[in-house]
Amino acid sequence: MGFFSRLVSCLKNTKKSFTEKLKYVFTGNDIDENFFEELEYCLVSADIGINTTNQILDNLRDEIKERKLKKVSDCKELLKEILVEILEQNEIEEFTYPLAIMVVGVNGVGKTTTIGKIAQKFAKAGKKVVIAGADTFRAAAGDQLKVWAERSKARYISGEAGSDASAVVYDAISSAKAKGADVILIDTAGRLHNKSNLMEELKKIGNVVNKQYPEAEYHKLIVVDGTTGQNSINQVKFFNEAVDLTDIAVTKLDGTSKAGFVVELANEYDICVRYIGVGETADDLLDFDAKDFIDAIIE
Ligand SMILES: Nc1nc2c(ncn2[C@@H]2O[C@H](COP(=O)(O)OP(=O)(O)O)[C@@H](O)[C@H]2O)c(=O)[nH]1
Ligand SMILES: [Mg+2]
Repeated sequence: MGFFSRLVSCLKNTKKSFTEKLKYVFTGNDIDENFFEELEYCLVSADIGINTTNQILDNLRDEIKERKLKKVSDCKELLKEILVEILEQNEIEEFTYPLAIMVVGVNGVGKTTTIGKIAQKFAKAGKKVVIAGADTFRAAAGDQLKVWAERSKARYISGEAGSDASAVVYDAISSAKAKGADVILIDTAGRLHNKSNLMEELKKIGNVVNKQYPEAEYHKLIVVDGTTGQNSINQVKFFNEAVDLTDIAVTKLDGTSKAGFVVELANEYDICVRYIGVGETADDLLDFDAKDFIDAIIE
C-alpha cells in the first residue's frame, strides 16, 4: 500500500465522523451565520478545541471577504488550506548527527513501541543506533525494548530495575561515543512514585545529555495516544513545562475518530508533529505531512 492510502485507511474513522458532519455544513447555498455556526459545531466536535476553532473561523471569515466568496461550496478547499497552514506552523527540521532523542509521555501511550519503530527507520537509513533503556521503573520495560533493539541491530544499554535512569543514559552516551554511533534513543518511565519524581528524573537525564554529549543535537519527543484526543493536550502542556519539548509523535491513529486534536496541538504549541503511529508493527510509523493529513480526513 502506498503512503497516502495507508494514511487514508488509518484515518478512516476520523474521516467518517468529519465527513458526516461536514456534509450538512457544506450543503447550504449562501454563506450566512448559520454556516459558521454549523461549522463551529463540527470543528469542536471533531476534537479541535474551542480557541483553535474560533481562530479557524476568524481566518475563514477574513479570507471569504478578501476573496469575495459567496457560496458555501467555495469554502471547503479554503477550510482545508487554513487547517494545513495551522499544521505547518511548526516546521519539521531535518535531523543532524550525532543526535539524541529522549522520548517521554505517560504510561501506555506507545513510547517503547515508537522507539522501536524510530530505531528501525534510522537503521534503514544506514545510521548506527544506541538505545538507552532508561525506563528503570518497570522491570518488563527492558525486555520489550531489547526485542525492538535486536530487530534493528541497535546497541541496547540498560540498567537494573530500580536503578538510576540518568546513569543508564550516561553509559549509553559513552557507548555511542566509543562506537561512533549516530543516534541515541532514550526510553523513559511514564510513571514514577509521583509526578514530581518523574519530572526530576527527566531533567536529570537532560542534564546528562547536555553535559556529556554537547555535540549531539538534542530532541525531546513526547508520545501521545491519538485515541485520547483532548487529554493529550494536557499531557503536552505538563511535559512541556518540565522539559521543553521539541517534537511530538501521535500514536494509535489507526482506529481513532479524534485525530482533529492534532490541529489544536499544532496551534497551541511551538512543537512540531514529526511522526504518526498507524499500527503496532515496525513499519507503522509515518513521517507527518500536514497536507496529506488534511487530505486524508477531509474529502
Ligand atoms: N494500534 C496501535 N497500537 C500501538 C501504536 N503504538 C503503540 N501501540 C500499542 O500500545 C501499547 C502500549 O505501547 P508501549 O510502547 O508499551 O507504551 P509505553 O508504556 O508508552 O512504552 C502496546 O500494545 C503497543 O503495541 C500504534 O501506533 N497503533
Ligand atoms: Mg514503555
